[in-house]
Parts: sequence; structure tokens; C-alpha cells
Amino acid sequence: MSSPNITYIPNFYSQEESIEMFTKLSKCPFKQPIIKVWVPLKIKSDVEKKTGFEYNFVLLNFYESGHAKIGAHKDDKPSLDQSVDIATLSFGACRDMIFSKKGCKSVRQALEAGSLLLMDDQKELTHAIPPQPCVKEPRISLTFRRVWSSLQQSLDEMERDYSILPRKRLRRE
Ligand SMILES: O=C(O)CCC(=O)C(=O)O
Ligand SMILES: [Mn+2]
Repeated sequence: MSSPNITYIPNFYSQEESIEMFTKLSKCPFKQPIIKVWVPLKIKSDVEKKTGFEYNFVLLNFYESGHAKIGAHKDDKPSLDQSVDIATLSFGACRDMIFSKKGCKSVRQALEAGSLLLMDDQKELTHAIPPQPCVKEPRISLTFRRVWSSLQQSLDEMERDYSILPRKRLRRE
């Protein structure tokens, strides 16, 4: 599907590559709080080469099965640089995304393993991952964004705080 706001690129990665990436990413800790998830730099640079944007933030979503979902929303937080497309990579089970715009018919797009989705307008369009109970396998998505540096700084600070806490405690005991 291609529209002024959305570009869907199937087979951005081959099936072989996406199985390998899914296996690596499944080993990330999915428990909260997730401050930062390690993502191979090759993935980041592949996405940047394709889109022409530079990303400094990636959100990993893990869908254990077709029961896991995300409701309709816009990624239009002030912390996000809206001049940069949000780029979503999909691995594992194929799930649908539904795009809706006021006064328009919704569009449903299957997000296959290895695909890349670009969204360039968060003002009018909402997107959702609806439940698909017939899907039994897990899915992982990586959504690359560009955030304003103050947010990046506060995330770095949070990460530093979390990583020094246990050591501080140990010294006191
Ligand atoms: O998993 C996806 O493909 C979409 C996730 C999403 O919309 C988000 O993290 O904001
Ligand atoms: Mn979103």
C-alpha cells in the first residue's frame, strides 16, 4: 500500500535475515521498566539508509500472540520530531495494522516479517494493531523515531540512575 502518508516496503529484510533478527531480539528483557534495548547498529543504519533520516530512539514492542494489541493512537507527542518519518520494522508473526482518518474509509495493511513501514503524518491518521486471536505466534516490532535531545538526555540519565543503584546499595550493606 502506498499513500501520501504511508509507505509499505515488503521484504526489506529477507525471510532468513528476519528470522535471525527475531531470534536475537527475543532475547531482550521484556520486563518493565525497559529503559533502553540494545538494537544491532546494522539495523539502525539499514533503516537510515533507506529513509534518509537519522534516528535516536527505538521502541521495541513484543506481542506474545494475536491476543496482544495496541489501540488506535497517533504518535504525535511533542517530544517527537514530526519532520522525521516513524519507521517500523516487523519480525515474527504477520499482524495487521489499521489506519484511520476522519471521514475516510479505514485501511488495513498486513505487516509481514521483514517489512518496513514508513508513516510521515501523525496529525490526522491514527493507527492500531487489532487483536487477531487466530495468530498464535509472537511478533516483534521496532519503531524508530527521532526525539528532541532533552528527552534523549533524560533517558540517558534514567539509565545511568538505574545502573548505579544496585552498586550503591551493595556498598552500603
Ligand atoms: O507494533 C507496531 O507495528 C506498532 C507499534 C506502535 O504503533 C507504537 O509503538 O507506537
Ligand atoms: Mn504508534
